[in-house]
Amino acid sequence: MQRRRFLQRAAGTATVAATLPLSGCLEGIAGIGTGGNGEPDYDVGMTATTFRPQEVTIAVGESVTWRNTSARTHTVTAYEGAIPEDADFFATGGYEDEATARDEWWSARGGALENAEEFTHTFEVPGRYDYVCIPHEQGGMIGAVIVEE
Ligand SMILES: [Cu+2]
Repeated sequence: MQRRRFLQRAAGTATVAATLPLSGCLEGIAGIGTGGNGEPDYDVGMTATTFRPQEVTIAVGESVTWRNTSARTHTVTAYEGAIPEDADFFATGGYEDEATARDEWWSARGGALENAEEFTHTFEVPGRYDYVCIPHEQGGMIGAVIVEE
């Protein structure tokens, strides 16, 4: 009887010891998809219903890269009435205006940005640009790019 109890305790100890530190493995995974310096090589990621971060600030002439880091399909579509007057409209799918982007999404899922896909736009005019994910607009999936002189 004494010996059996001892073995049970020893087994319990072994289970605890099997919980190895995972930090080394996690660092290796985090290294995927980065520029090699540990920083992500995109500016705005996405969850199921949000852009992250929701707002980014850049300088004129710089680009923003969005990456769909979620499993759901999204769009990045500028609010035509909420970008600087002289600025170019931008949208996944390359549409020339917001109405077309919306029509294409609802008719054929046009402009879809699938998991792991990226979209980049260069901002040449200073100001604030509000944009939306068309399928998740009702859920508040909107973001902003602030372009400073
Ligand atoms: Cu979305």
